[in-house]
Amino acid sequence: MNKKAGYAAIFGKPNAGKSTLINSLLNFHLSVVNKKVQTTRNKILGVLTEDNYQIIFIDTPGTLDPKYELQKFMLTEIRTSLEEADVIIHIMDVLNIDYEDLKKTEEKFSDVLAGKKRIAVLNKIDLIDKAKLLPVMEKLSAGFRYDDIVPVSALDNENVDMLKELIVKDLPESEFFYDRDTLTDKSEKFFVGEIIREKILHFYHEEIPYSVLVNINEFKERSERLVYINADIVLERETQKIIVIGKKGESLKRLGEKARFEIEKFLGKKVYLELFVKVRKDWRNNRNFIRENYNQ
Ligand SMILES: Nc1nc2c(ncn2[C@@H]2O[C@H](COP(=O)(O)OP(=O)(O)OP(=O)(O)O)[C@@H](O)[C@H]2O)c(=O)[nH]1
Ligand SMILES: [Mg+2]
Repeated sequence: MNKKAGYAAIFGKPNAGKSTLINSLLNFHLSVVNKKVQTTRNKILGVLTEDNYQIIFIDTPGTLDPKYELQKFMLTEIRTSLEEADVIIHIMDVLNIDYEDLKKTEEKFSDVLAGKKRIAVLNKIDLIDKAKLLPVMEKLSAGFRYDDIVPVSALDNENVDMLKELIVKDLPESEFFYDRDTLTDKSEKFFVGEIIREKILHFYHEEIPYSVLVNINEFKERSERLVYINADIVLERETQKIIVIGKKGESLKRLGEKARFEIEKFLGKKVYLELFVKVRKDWRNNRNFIRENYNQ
């Protein structure tokens, strides 16, 4: 049988469950999931290789009207992901579908959506009465141009295999783009930064999750079993820095311990982790700073 290979972009509003779905499709934890919106900031590739097909999934940031330079960058990441894709998986939270907004999104991205296979994924079906699904599916198929509509629960892994089959069905015949053992385009260093950011999203509230950027300054193998990592936690204001450090540095210490534990599991090595908290005023509006830190 001939080989098939192609790109599938996962697209949708903040919090729809894009990252949860990609993790479930790949069966490993590629992308940060969090109940706060705007968790994903850049496109991340996850590669799934089976005997005769390879799907390269692209996790993207949630669609929104950009207010900050950071959000403009996120929007560019969405557009380039859609351009690259053979299949577009438009995921929505089944409890929270705004049809007007869906129309607007369709128009806004019409240039990059044109001519592509589009699958609507109704996510979080574990949270609704199944009888309520049919009218939603009918409305979507009557008013929008989707090739397929699939109800899933990314969290419970329900119907995720069916979705995979639908993607494969329309993949072009092609040689594989990546080696069979490649899992992602991102480096270990990127994931270490994401683990630290994930812990910050988990431990802090209010504006801190939105204002934080983690920058890995040094990532050095000291020996076969020990890695030295030095990272900056960059915030937008002095008040945020005080909160992240906490009384007598206790919050930062707890954060460092949890992050180190997770990084050790990820790398399979002992880790010496040094964290520094810095302030770069209003960095989310600083185009050059964003370029320097995100085009890695
Ligand atoms: N009950 C339920 N919750 C889900 C499901 N899928 C995702 N969630 C939850 O929804 C929240 C958002 O999930 P994410 O995967 O981070 O959403 P996202 O679309 O990647 O969000 P952004 O990166 O912020 O755009 C998390 O709390 C998930 O646990 C699902 O199928 N069922
Ligand atoms: Mg996400």
